[in-house]
Amino acid sequence: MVTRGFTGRRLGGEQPERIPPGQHLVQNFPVLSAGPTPRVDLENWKFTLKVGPGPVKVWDWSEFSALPQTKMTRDIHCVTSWSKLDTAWEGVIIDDILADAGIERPTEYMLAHSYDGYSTNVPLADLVLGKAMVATKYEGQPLPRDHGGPARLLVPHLYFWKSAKWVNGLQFTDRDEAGFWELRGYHMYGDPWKEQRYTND
Ligand SMILES: Nc1nc2c(c(=O)[nH]1)N[C@H]1C(S)=C(S)[C@@H](COP(=O)(O)O)O[C@H]1N2
Ligand SMILES: [Mo]
Repeated sequence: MVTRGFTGRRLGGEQPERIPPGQHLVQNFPVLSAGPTPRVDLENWKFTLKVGPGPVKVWDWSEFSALPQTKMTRDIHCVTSWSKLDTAWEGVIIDDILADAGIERPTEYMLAHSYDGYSTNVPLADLVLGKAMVATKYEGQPLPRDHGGPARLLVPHLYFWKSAKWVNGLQFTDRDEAGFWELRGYHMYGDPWKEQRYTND
């Protein structure tokens, strides 16, 4: 008799130690958007880095594509309870965006902004040191529009609402300012391993 536990693979390939509490594994890639999917042509796409209200640098698509490209394969966890393992992304890590703009850490907090008016707050510490990227490819292909193409934020270690789709900018803020879902009862930080789903979790 073969003892399944010793092979390192479990029935169905599930790896319970990779699934945060209250989450279940999915094989598909659900689409969750608060509103309609915006259409952003690459010719008009822009990404703006701001410190407070002031723009520091703006990249168009070709300038952004010329930044160093990094691959990242990570597990993702949506607050609606699905988790997906080993999602494969490519894009520009936040460190490389800040380096290209020549700024380091003017404040400790950031807000991501999107073409659909969405926003979400993430501490700078959770965006740098290779933890997060602006992803432009998924599984080797241009990021599909319903998943946030042309470009989305990817902050895989926080609940997936922090990974702003159709991202068009990052803004340093003096304080930790609530974004779209954080203003509507969701947690300011959103650690899936601590089940920080709602404001007071
Ligand atoms: N701009 C924008 N980004 C967004 C959202 C949104 O409505 N607008 N929804 C968030 C939520 S709640 C989740 S779970 C993920 C879903 O990403 P997906 O549709 O690629 O699965 O996107 C996040 N990013
Ligand atoms: Mo979500």
